[in-house]
Order: sequence, then C-alpha cells, then structure tokens
Amino acid sequence: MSFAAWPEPSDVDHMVRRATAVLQGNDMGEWTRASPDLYPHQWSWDTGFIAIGLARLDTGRAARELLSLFEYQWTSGKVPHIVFNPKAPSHSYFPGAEHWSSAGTFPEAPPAPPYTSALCQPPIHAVAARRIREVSLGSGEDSDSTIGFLRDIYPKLLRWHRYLLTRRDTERSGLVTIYHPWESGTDNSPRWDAALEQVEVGEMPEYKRLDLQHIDDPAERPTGPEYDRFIWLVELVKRARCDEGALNDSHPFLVKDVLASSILVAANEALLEIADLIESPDTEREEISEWIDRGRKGLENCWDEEFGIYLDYDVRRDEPLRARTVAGFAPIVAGGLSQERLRRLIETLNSVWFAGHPRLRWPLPPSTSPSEKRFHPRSYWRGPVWPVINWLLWWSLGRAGESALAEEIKTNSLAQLAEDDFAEYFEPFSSESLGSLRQSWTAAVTLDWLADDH
Ligand code: 9WN
Repeated sequence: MSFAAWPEPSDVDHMVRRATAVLQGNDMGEWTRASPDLYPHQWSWDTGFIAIGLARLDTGRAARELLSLFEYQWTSGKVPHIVFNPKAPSHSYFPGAEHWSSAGTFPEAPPAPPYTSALCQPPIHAVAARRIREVSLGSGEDSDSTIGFLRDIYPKLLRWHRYLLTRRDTERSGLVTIYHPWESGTDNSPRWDAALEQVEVGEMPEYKRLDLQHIDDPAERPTGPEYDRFIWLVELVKRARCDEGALNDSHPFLVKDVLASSILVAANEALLEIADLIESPDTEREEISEWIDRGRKGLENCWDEEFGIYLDYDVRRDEPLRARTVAGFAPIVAGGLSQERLRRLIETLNSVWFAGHPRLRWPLPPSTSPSEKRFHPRSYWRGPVWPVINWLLWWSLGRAGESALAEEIKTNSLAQLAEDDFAEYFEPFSSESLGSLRQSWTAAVTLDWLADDH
C-alpha cells in the first residue's frame, strides 16, 4: 500500500462543509435518508454509520438518530432493515411499504405506519452508541450528558443482540444466520452466488423494479435474475409470516454470515462497556461476555487456509461459500485474532488479490477480488470500492494495533473522496463515482475520518 498526498487544511475544511451539507440535505428531523433519491427511507446499518458521522457535528442529534430507528424494533428484538418514510412517494423504492405491509402480515412487527421491512441488517448500532459517548467525552462535553442516552438505548440493544444470538443462531455456533442477501448489507456479492443458485423462483405476483430509474448504467445494479431471487425470498419470508422457527426449517437461503457475525462481536464488546458504565446487572454482563467468546470461536471455524480469509457458510448445503470478497476480512472487526491470523489477513489484504492489485486507482480493497471470475468493476458489491467498508477496516485495524496500515486506508479513502460528491461506491480502476450520489453514510464516515485527524 502507499500513501496519497494529505489534503491541505483548507481542503479539509471544504470537505467537512460538503459532507455536512450532504447529511443536512438528507436530514428528516429525527432520522436521515440513506440517500436523496435511490434510498428515501431509514436503513438500519446506514443509521449506525450516520450516527457515527453526526456525532462529530452534534452528539444529541446522533443519539436521536439511533433512538429513532429503535422505535420500530419488533417485539422479538429484531431491528428492521428499513423503516419506510410515509412521506416518500410510493413509486420511489421497491419493495416498499405496501409490498411488505408488515403490520398486517407479521405478528411481531410494531404498530404502523411507518411500516418496516421484515429483514434485518448487520448490528453496528452498539458500536455507534459507544462512539457517541467517546466523541462527547473527547470534545469536553459533561460526562453525564450521554449517560441518559446510554441508559435508554442499552435495553434495546441487549434485546436486539439476544434476538440475533437465539433465533438467528439456534445452533449456538456464534454465527448469525441470514435469510436474504439484503440482510448481509452486501446484496449481490458473489458471497451468495452458490447459495442463491439453489433457490428456485416459484409463482409470485409480477413486480416492477424502481432502482434502475435512479441510475445511469444498469450494470451498476443487480441483474434481472438476481433481483427475481431477491423478490422471491421476500415472498417466502412473508408467507412464513417471518416466523424464524419455520424459516430455519424450510427457507431455501440459510447462510452463516461472517460480516454480520464479526460486527456482532464488536457490538457486544461495545455493549459490555455500556453495561459497565450504567452498572447493569452482573447476569447481563456475563451473558454478553459469553456471546463475545462464542462469536470469536464461531468465526475461527470459518478460516480458509487456501484463500487466507474467512468464508461464509451455507447451512442448506452444509459447506463454505468459496468466494474472495472483502467480507473475508471481517473478523478483524471482531478483534481478538491471534498474531498469526492477523498477519495472514493483512498479507491477503495487501496482495494482488485485493488492495495490491496493480491496476487499482487507489490501493483500497475492492468489494470482490479483481481476480475472482465473478468480479465486475461496476456492479455494486461485485467489485467497486465502498468507503463504508474501508471505514470498518480502518477502525478495526487501528484497534488491532495496525495503525500504519489503518492510516493508509484512511488517507487513500479521503483522497478518493476529495473530488467526489460522496458516492455510494467507486469503480476500483478509474475511481469513477457509481450508484447514488450524496449517500449519507459516505458523508458520515468522511466526517469521522476528518475529525479523527484533527
Ligand atoms: C437493499 C441503503 C442500502 C444499504 C445496503 C446496500 C443497498 C438496498 C438496495 O442500500 O441495499 O437493502 O435496494 O440495494 O446494499 O448495504 O444499507 O444504503
């Protein structure tokens, strides 16, 4: 890896202003749209990253961002992947509120409107809650000022994590089961190809995609057959009324996700710190500590010696999903890796398979290795570089003591973002902006990076 030139201080101020304007432009008062047009609703893991960025502007507003999402937590503890904005035009996003109609279909959904989807996304929220506390203390705010927020959010986070560790892990493997690629946050990644190929699309009502109308080039979004399977899996979740018992028995897409599982370990560490701060009962703290150990053990079983990364697991076919994608580095986020594993992961990260590929514009890991046969430089999670994933790597490498490498990722990411309008993702060879512009989480991680340097 190499360093990009660090921007001048005036460039930094300019970038802070532009990133702030993106978040303000997408601000809906108590929550933030994921992007102005393509994603006019509140997304779960986006909210976590957005809160991390907002904390640099206003810790109170950041706290409200998270709390607003948890207002729509299901009685099961699940945090829905989308809370639909009742004011967004119905033709703006598919599948929208009418398609899910979650309050009528799902016994555990909260009262509607707003409606929610029935899926979930990686649980970054406790990490964001702790970050709000850290930023507040770092900027000299009164130490009591975030305690009330932590007391409010702690029981909600605990129920959320407990949901993932029970209904989404009946085997007690430490690994989270997902029912849909959308639950991974890395929708059309080749991570899911082999599992999706087993899914036979049955009879379902006709549907019309709306995502392509916001995009110049359809190659940037999932293909028609991929989308058919996505919508079919939604149909099956609806038919099962999202009963996890039924889904765990018969759903055709049942996968242990290393990225969600790694984020859950990091989130449990954050939750444990919050539990200590607010002096929650010992039994709860023991439970969370046990979740952390279980998660790390489960992840270790996913190591692949040949690829030098960790792999997801297809529960249906009882075998690992062999694809070289950036999710394979996720256990760095979980932390607690042996020196040997960390060294191997960093070797793979810097190799020609990922950030060391000679054609890259910036030495940043593409979402899928350019040497994978299923790589596509413009297609969504099949190749483009995602700033939000680079934030996760930067944050966790720093925590693992790899500060020089973390710094390179941050500096190169900022150089990539300097000329851009905070795109959702980037073509890895040309660094062309792709997907949505003015994407909230891209602006948010930029703000966190810039504040970190000051
Ligand atoms: C489906 C909002 C979301 C992100 C996901 C990203 C994309 C949605 C879509 O946008 O997913 O949830 O319609 O493609 O893959 O990570 O949370 O930014």
